[in-house]
Amino acid sequence: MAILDILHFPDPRLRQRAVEIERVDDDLRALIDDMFATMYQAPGIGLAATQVNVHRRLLVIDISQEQNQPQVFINPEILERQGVEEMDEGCLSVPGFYERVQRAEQIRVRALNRDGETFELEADGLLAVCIQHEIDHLDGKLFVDYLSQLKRQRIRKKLEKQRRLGLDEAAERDRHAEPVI
Ligand code: QAP
Ligand code: CO
Repeated sequence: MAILDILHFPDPRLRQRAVEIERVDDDLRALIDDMFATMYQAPGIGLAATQVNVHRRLLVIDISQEQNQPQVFINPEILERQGVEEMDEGCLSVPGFYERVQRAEQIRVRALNRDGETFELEADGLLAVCIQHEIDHLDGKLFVDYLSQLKRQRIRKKLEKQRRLGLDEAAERDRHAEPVI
């Protein structure tokens, strides 16, 4: 299993629309395992394939405290939405920022599981929010898109600055690294 690199806002690759998955095979299951490993290590409760630069309609979720309730959604579709709910959201692609977002309170979802079988699920609370957040990723959408332009720009500028500092630190480490003989 491998830990995958996560794309960070404002990377334009996060804006790509993911395509339907035609076959659920062992290669896809290997990707699913890598996505869980990546999400658990972060740690996070949801990860869409888009965030690891794979533009296919797949997401993984585990909202349990113990990281022992993995849920896989392939080609997820929201069939019904009911009510309105507001929750603080974060995102592994927008590290360090949490903001209130309004979404449907209860949803009915259809998807394929890791064996390629269709299932339907009714979700509310955190699970419903998480599924909607992750499906947004597959459509190139981020939770910051629901915020004011001012808030979004502030977040973008701070993340761009952190990225620049991170790259500078890496360059600095390289300068001090032991020479290769
Ligand atoms: C989406 O997000 C979500 O900023 C999943 O520094 C989040 O797993 C849906 C994370 C909240 C509903 C409510 C974020 C980890 C993880 C960070 C995540 C961070 C480290 C976010
Ligand atoms: Co996210």
